[in-house]
Amino acid sequence: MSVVDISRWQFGITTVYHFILVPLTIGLAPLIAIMQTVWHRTGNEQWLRATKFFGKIFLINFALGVATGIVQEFQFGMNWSEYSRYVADVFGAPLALEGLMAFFLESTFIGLWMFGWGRLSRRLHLACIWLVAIGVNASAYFIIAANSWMQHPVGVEWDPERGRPAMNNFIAVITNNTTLVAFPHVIMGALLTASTVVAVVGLWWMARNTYRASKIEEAAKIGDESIIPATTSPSQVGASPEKLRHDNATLWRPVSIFALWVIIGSGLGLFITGDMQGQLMFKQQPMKMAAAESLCETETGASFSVLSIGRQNNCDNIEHIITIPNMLSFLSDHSFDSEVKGVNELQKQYQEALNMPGQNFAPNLFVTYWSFRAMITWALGSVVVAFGGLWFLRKKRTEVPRWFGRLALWMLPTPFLANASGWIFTEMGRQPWVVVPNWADADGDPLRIHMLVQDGVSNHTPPMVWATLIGFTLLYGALGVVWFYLERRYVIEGPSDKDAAAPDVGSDDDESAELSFAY
Ligand code: HDD
Ligand code: HEB
Ligand code: HEB
Repeated sequence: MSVVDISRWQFGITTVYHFILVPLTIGLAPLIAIMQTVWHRTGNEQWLRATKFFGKIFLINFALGVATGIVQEFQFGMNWSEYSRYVADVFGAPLALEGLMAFFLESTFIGLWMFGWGRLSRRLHLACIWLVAIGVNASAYFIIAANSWMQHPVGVEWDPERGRPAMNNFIAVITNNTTLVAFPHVIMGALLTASTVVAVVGLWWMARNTYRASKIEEAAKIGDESIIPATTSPSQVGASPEKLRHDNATLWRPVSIFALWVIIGSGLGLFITGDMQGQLMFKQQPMKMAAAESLCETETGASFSVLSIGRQNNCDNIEHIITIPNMLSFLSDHSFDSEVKGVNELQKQYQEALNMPGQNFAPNLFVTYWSFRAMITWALGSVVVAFGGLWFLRKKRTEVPRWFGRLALWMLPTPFLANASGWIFTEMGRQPWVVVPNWADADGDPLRIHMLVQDGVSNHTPPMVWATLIGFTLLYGALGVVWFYLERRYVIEGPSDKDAAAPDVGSDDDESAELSFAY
């Protein structure tokens, strides 16, 4: 493999990894802040238990999110130094703001929240988690702004002296319309991820408690204790069936219902923002649109393809098998019979406009076509959880059958896969560009600003990049295992009954130290 390809793999692998953790951090922070607010307002201690339980899951995720994030930054300078030089002017400001947000808001207030139980006043402590939630979302905005600039460069002019774009309008960079639609789409995706995790954990716990309660009762009837399943979870050990049902009714059911409605809300949000992104992409990156459909020839009233076969990543042998007539035109600009340009025509048009004969401007059609469909299909996992959950919990019901608890658990990876697919689509559909020429705004000379991926790479030898690729992949693999087993352990252990006790301000006893982070 060439240095470009190895560097691409390296960026792809590490950043997809980072984005397994990121959406859970971004989505879980506000959900926990809401849980704590409910406790604060109502004094209902079950919400305090939920806050602490999901807080633990959040802290582990955050720690590994930071660890995987730090490596991301190194790559710009290490593997993509030409690209970094090119975008330096533009990325400097938003990424500096990201760092400030991340370090000041997130890190400071997360520390205060973690160790502040019983030490800060309740209001101040609640404010900390809200500031964490705002901080992670704000830092997401700036990093998305940087990414959007690569998809649709604005606010710059060509600087012939330095041979790179110079930023002439910071406001234009951070209000890029690509950012304005990508940001809410990403946040909705993060909320979908976090709410699915909360709902799945809640429903699985309800199923577990339901099953255990019925087994204890059955055991009493037949006088055989051995049928009671073993458990080490503190809230189950020694608990009577009444206590288990009480937990279901007062803790898990309200928490699950809250999360299930967030799934529905964020799902709708994804739909609306995804549609807006599609229309913008049609104007700004028509080639990505054509690739997403593997549409080779320009069509009016183009249909949306659901299934097609035979693609070997070229236009010769693609066959669309199942299609929805006129749907692609509709997705592009909400009219059923508009023209959608195909790969072949765009290819010719780009070669002429940029005076680059011989350059292939089509991304990998197979990957773009299927990653787009995967993004949407994986969302069905959360839909199953949402509708199933609301069905089983309807009208004050507090029992969840064991099979549904397990099914819900199987749906847990789906929102993560949807997010990864969305990014793979966005980033691989951008190829061969690392900075896409601005096709949408024709004033000035916007086409002057662009960079091919192959021109952005550092001047390394393949063995060098191989070494870091292998090193990072092993490191991330190990971090992934740590993340999975820690999270799994705390989910199975569940919330302890002790967590329902609100720590007193100013008490410096061991109890509050333990509550802070002796997990
Ligand atoms: Fe990230 C942590 C750098 C993509 C959202 N990231 C994090 C850290 C660094 C980076 C250095 C640790 C520092 C800190 O949190 O204080 N991130 C990057 C780079 C990216 C990138 C160079 C480009 C590929 N990150 C990225 C995206 C988003 C985030 C696209 C949001 C949409 N990053 C975050 C976060 C993190 C974080 C929510 C994630 C997990 C965490 O904090 O705990 O702020
Ligand atoms: Fe990115 C690349 C994903 C974010 C920048 N990415 C890449 C890849 C992938 C990705 C898969 C590969 C592709 C190819 O090559 O084909 N991303 C991703 C994800 C995310 C991201 C998942 C979330 C985290 N990015 C991002 C951001 C930025 C970026 C934010 C900026 C700032 N990318 C980038 C670069 C690169 C990439 C520079 C390299 C070059 C190429 O294109 O490749
Ligand atoms: Fe998504 C991306 C659409 C769903 C996640 N998306 C994207 C895009 C589009 C879309 C068009 C691209 C843009 C560019 O590149 O420019 N979606 C859509 C639609 C739908 C969706 C239509 C249906 C509803 N998504 C979804 C889901 C998820 C997602 C479900 C998860 C959860 N996406 C995503 C991501 C991304 C995307 C992460 C990347 C970033 C951005 O935004 O760009």
